[in-house]
Amino acid sequence: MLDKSPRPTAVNVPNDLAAHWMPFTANRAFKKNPRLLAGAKDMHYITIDGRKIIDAASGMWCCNAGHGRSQIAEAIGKQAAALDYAPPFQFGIPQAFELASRIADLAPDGLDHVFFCNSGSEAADTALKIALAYHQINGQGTRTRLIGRERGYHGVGFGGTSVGGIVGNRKMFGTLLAGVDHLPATYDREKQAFTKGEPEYGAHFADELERLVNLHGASTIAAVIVEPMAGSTGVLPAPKGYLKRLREITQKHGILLIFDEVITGYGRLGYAFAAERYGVLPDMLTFAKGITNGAAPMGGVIVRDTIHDAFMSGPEHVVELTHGYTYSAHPIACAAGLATLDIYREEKLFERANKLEPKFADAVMSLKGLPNVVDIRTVGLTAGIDLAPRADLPGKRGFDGLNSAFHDNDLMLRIAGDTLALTPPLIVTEDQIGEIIDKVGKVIRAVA
Ligand code: PXG
Repeated sequence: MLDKSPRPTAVNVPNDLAAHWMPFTANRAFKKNPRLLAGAKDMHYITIDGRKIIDAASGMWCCNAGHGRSQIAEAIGKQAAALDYAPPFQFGIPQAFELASRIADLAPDGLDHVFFCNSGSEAADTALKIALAYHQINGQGTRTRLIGRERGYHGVGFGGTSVGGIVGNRKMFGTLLAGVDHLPATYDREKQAFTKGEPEYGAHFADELERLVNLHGASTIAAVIVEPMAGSTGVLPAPKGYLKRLREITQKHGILLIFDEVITGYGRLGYAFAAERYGVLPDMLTFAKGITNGAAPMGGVIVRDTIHDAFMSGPEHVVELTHGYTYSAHPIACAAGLATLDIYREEKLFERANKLEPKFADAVMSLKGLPNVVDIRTVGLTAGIDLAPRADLPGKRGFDGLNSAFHDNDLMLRIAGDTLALTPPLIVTEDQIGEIIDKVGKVIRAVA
């Protein structure tokens, strides 16, 4: 049971929570029973009342190297003191060029140019805009349609919301961008339930792109954007062969393929990028989150030579791409990014995730058979556990799970409706995986 006895307060606790309208949060429920955090180190958060909470969510899919990494904190502090801000339009800082080169080195061959922004949402919108502009300067300006996927998540900008496929994120915002269509989701519980890694069934879902080409005409389609593993919707790994097929069809019809790797980038699936795991080269790849280990906002798009080079024509004094942000390649984010990439390399964290994957999958699958567990999916160091919804209250069992985890079991996890998502930092030990699964089992029983 929740211990309601007073505890020593570690930090000042605000007595008025009204002014802060929290993002993607059930505000009224939160403010009645807040989940407030005060600190973090390695695999744990510390609550404001001093409890140690094991982090099975990497914050929000960000902190792949765990929390409180002094190397990153020091790099940020040094950078803020030396150069707090520099305009990214028409001026540059060496760190931005170094970071771009290092990211391009990590990416599959052919993805060689990096455009910086500040979030995954901006990265998705940037990639979509580059696709439209590319076709225009390439003499194919009729290619304006953008294709996403049902259950996809590409952030909250108008572009990302439009190609996104989660109904709750779309339905309040009007008609969104015109000329957008969606592939079907790749999930069929009957055929795929309780699969470790990529399901055998489902490559044919990519063929739906041919249907959309037949409907709209290839000459009207600019790009297809997909997550190699759909994260936010509740962890849907790509079926075997699906992404290859999508690549073949896009290539055949001159359509650009964008991988949204905001979650899958930087080791989540045991490789620098999922593109490497699946041996499929997209035309553009978006990233955010793990690039700075969550310690500073940063996102970006990695772009193929052919696309980048197409822009490098015309008079040299003219801006080639009229797009960018005041905080593109912010010095503090660049410093955090460089320190983060050092840690990933020094501690071989991507390889570590790869090695741990089978153990993690076995551990999560041990929850099969617990009350209301209707499916479990695992890939890399990520898992989705679907719980049957409470009658007439979709999402309530998941929400109760979040609260049970935080308040009663000292565990942080993510929820997507009634799906519990586990995505721990890549530094997690086998013992800690056991501890997390033990706690998740308690949570599932508590919300039965
Ligand atoms: N693309 C993908 C694939 C994402 O997962 C974004 C874009 C947007 O990133 P920003 O930085 O603009 O938030 C995301 C974000 C969850 C969860 O609970 C996932 C995200 C954000 C919030 C919650 O699964 N992913």
